[in-house]
Amino acid sequence: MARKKILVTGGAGFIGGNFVQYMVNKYPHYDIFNLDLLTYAGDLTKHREIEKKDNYFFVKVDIADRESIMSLFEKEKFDYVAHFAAESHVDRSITEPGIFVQTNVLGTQVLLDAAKQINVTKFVHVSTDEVYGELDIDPTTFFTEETPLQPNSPYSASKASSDLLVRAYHETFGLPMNITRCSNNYGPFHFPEKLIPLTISRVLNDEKVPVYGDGKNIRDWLHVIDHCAAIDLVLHKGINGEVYNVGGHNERKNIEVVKTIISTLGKSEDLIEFVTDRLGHDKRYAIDPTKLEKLGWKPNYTFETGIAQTIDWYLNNKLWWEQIINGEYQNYFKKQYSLNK
Ligand code: NAD
Ligand code: TDX
Repeated sequence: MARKKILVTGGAGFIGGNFVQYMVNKYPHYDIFNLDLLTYAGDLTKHREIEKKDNYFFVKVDIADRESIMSLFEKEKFDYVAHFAAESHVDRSITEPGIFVQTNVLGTQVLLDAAKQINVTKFVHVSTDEVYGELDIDPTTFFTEETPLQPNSPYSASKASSDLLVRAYHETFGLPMNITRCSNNYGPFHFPEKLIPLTISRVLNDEKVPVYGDGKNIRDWLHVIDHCAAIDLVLHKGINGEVYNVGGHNERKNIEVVKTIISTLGKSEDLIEFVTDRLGHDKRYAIDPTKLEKLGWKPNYTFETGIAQTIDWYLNNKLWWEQIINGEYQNYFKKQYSLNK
């Protein structure tokens, strides 16, 4: 079988990193290129086990660096692009929106030009359910692929903008593409600024856990490996030009998630501290994944099995997250939260 070249952008981050490992191990006959700028969210220590494999390659580039991206695509002639690279944290988009437009919008447009220039077989754009805005607390409503885009944060607005550019390159230039819109991920190598790893790491250190507002906002959680399997399926079998929602019907209130972690770790709920709400905090997300299920996808984890696996992983991989929370992260944390401990 002919070797395929797959470019994974953002492969040093949380989901892209899991996807790189998944693909390197599953497809020894594919060459997997991890392209990443190594921002605060990217690290290569997670790839020690695959680094020596001869189907893994790394290149450090900014996706918005047009000259470097164009010449890399000309040189390598990738068959597929799985585009994960992004600024991904909603709170950071509220304090510093500019970098979200630079990376998520301009960076995506540079990649689209490069993919078009070499006629890639498929460009998979990894987007998010947040582009649809928010739902009411009504358990019978879900985001479908037809739900209008109504992003509320600078992060989700930048992702929706990139989705529209991908669509336009398909309509105007015939670029073969799919857009995926996944719900909240969790699992190994999740950067501890996000709710689940932040809670696990702080509870393990007996530190207060900041819960925004009343803790009743709802997120729909999916284990990262189930997301990786969805991207793999869409890359190979997705119908050209289609959008696919990804989610496993695991809706939980934030406070329920935090309490589950605290009780699994045998700690006290006194660690919970309700803090000032996030600006523009979306009330509820919930995905209808029917279209993707019809393509052949179903998740392997329930929230219960996934959260147990994830907590175990953080217990067994303290070195990874401690090196993060002991670094520049401390300044971020102090600025973002005004907790005493
Ligand atoms: P992350 O922040 O953990 O990782 C992002 C990666 O992109 C990092 O390795 C970073 O170094 C890299 N990067 C940032 N700017 C770059 C640039 N200019 N050039 C090259 N690389 C750059 O993010 P994540 O949580 O893994 O999310 C990955 C993708 O999945 C994003 O596009 C995000 O919108 C989407 N997504 C995330 C979730 C979630 O719950 N985390 C859910 C749905 C969709
Ligand atoms: O300290 C916190 N306290 C808190 O109550 C943090 C960091 C979050 N929260 C709340 C806000 C949200 O309702 O928890 C929920 C989850 O927050 P995040 O982990 O920041 O995720 P969210 O804002 O939902 O966005 C995530 O899912 C969709 C990813 O970060 C995005 O990249 C993805 O597109």
